[in-house]
Amino acid sequence: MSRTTLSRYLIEQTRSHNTPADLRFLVEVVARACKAISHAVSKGALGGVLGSMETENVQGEVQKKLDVMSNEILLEANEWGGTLAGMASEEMDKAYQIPGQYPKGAYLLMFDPLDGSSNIDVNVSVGTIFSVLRCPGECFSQNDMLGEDAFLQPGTRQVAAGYAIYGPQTMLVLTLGNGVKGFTLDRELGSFVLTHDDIRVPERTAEFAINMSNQRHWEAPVKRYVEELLAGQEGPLGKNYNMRWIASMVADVHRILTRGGIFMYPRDAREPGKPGKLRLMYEANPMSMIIEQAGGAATNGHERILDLQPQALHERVAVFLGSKEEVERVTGYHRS
Ligand code: AHM
Ligand code: MG
Repeated sequence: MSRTTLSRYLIEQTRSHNTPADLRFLVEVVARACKAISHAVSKGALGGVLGSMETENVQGEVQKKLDVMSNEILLEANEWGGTLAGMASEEMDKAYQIPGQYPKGAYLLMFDPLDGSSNIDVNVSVGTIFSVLRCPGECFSQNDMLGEDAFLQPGTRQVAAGYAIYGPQTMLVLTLGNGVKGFTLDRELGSFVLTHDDIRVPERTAEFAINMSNQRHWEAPVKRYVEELLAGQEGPLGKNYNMRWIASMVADVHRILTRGGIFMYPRDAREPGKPGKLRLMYEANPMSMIIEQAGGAATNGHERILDLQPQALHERVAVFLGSKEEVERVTGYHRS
């Protein structure tokens, strides 16, 4: 039987779900950029790509060389194809304008070019997360600068979301709003091949992911919930839980998509002005769309993440996502 490559899957989506040709092309180009990033990541010390730059990004984080390279790879791959009205990235303060010599298109692309980059130098999985929105009507035709406002749409408006994970295998996990598919990079063929046809998150789980070192800074509902998890069989939840924390959201979410679990990055008292560490637009929203499309749930402790109206491009948000039963439980603790 012939194998289903990403290209073939996308063409089938056009037939079965009217996926527009320009969206198909956009996803193909993002996937091509992810292949190039995968290649750069895998060279490691041999490619001289490890280590930090002397710069910080807009959020005051030290940039790794590979953060900057990955950002450039994504920008260069996507700027000329005529599918985009603009881009935004964790590594750039403002929206990226499509250079004047290239045609503009109907979509907005947002990404975290290399998530989990604190893990690069220690050879642990990292990834690229992306989200695609339709550009509101007025920015499609205008020649003016594209403002931040065009991007500030709730996650329910995403038309595609995905991530690439650069681990023992490079995989692309994608949703176009009708289920979640996983593609593994066949390095000999140079193509992403469909290997995980219908990814589902089990509703129940006995595994959780949280950075326990922040425990003393958490709010009461999270403290209560994690205490109950740790109490195991003798506690109110009546079963023993296992814990994993990779500190790469892509790797933690990928594990949850594979065998279930709950991922938490709550708001905490370290920086009271910030509602969490992770970014809404290019981390929480795309991951929440994928998790929901796989049958899981995602909230900020109070509301569904995909319903939140963003206020700023680099806005942060608390994240609870994964197996439905556990996400509903911890969300319930915030509400009571
Ligand atoms: P980054 O985008 O700067 O890499 O930060 C996001 C990462 C996530 O991948 C991960 O879940 C989290 O930061 C880990 O944070 P911590 O180091 O506080 O455990
Ligand atoms: Mg990130």
